[in-house]
Amino acid sequence: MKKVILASALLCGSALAMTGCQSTEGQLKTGNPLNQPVLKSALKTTDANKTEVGQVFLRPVDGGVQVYGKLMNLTPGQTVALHIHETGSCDVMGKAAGGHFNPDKKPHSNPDDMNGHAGDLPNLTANENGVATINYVNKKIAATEAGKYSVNRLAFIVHGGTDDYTSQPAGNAGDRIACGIIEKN
Ligand SMILES: [Cu+2]
Ligand SMILES: [Zn+2]
Repeated sequence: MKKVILASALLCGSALAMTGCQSTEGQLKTGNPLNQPVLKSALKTTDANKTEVGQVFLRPVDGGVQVYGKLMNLTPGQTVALHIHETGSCDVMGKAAGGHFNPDKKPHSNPDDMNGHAGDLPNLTANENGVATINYVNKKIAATEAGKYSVNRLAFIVHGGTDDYTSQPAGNAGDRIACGIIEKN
């Protein structure tokens, strides 16, 4: 629990605009299970250095799952794609993570398209310090331990390029530069 509060406080301190941040700490202290991040992922570069580049958390909210956190060490101004991939492995420069999480056999699309991959997420743009934040409610996944839409034990992949939200099967987003397995918080 202590770890959760620390991590949330860090995130909120660095990205004040994120919804839920103001009240997160208090709710965690009162133990409201709906507001706790139930899943998390530490992302590292896929090269041999395995440099940590950020953390992403997931928690159930009204209408979906809030995916929030930040990535560091990007090139300032760089726009990168982030997805949830179907296999919880970061081996072989991230290739072992397979394709986008797609439990309903839909085409790749923009993340708000309910007829697209469940694992699709918005592109992120790094600020002047090379930091990019994500705060997005995904309506097609579940922050549960198991089940058809659960993303537990799947993987986040950061690509070196931008998702065009159109090209099949993965938005032509480029190399897999960072990866993190999603696990219980
Ligand atoms: Cu991807
Ligand atoms: Zn996709």
